[in-house]
Amino acid sequence: MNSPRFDVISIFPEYMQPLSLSLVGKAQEKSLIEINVTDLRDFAEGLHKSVDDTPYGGGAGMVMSPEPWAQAIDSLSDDPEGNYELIVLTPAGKKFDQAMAYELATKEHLIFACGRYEGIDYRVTEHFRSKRNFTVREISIGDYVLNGGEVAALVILEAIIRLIPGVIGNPASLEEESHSLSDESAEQLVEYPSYTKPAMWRELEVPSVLLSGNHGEIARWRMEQSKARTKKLSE
Ligand code: JBK
Repeated sequence: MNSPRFDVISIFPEYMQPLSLSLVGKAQEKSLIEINVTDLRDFAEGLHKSVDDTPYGGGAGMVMSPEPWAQAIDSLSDDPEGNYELIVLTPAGKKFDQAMAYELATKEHLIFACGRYEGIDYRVTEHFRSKRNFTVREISIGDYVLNGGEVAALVILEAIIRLIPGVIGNPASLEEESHSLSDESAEQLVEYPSYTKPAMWRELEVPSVLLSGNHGEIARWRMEQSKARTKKLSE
């Protein structure tokens, strides 16, 4: 089996430099994954290498032209046997969550399209949706305004790549973890608070139960804390 491949297309390829750091960087060095960043500008034509134009129908800002995107994506998807998932980062997309991360972590080849300005001419999405070997997803990381999709792609890549076998040194099985996510009986709780040494710091003590050595009591306390924190978030 080939290692999963991740392509990112952007007019700011330098934005993706964090991918060479830490666990994600190590995963590439170990060939557990392959990441490739493509400069959209390499597929722009003409003296000015323009990648955008004014919007039909009027309005503020610029829209990214379809042809450089299609050329770039075509250049990354030339295997007739390949199956490709094109991920378009847009605030109009489906909200990214952990369940989506598990699903995307099973794919052989993801291509992230990071638009700038007022987004990418929508026909790019339509065009690749019509191809038999492409799945196109529009994904948002949240309801706030970013300058482009690059940071969103970084967020999603980190969430996916840490799930790939060998990247973290898989503790429990991913299968099990992803099932508990979709399990109705396992309500989604946030983490309990964590503490480390020293036991007294700036006049603040670590909760005494955590120093008790009573593992049953500790588990019960942590569950209570998780539930209280989760309830507080829904207020
Ligand atoms: C946002 O993925 N997003 O959430 C996103 C992508 C591109 C621009 C944006 O403003 N929110």
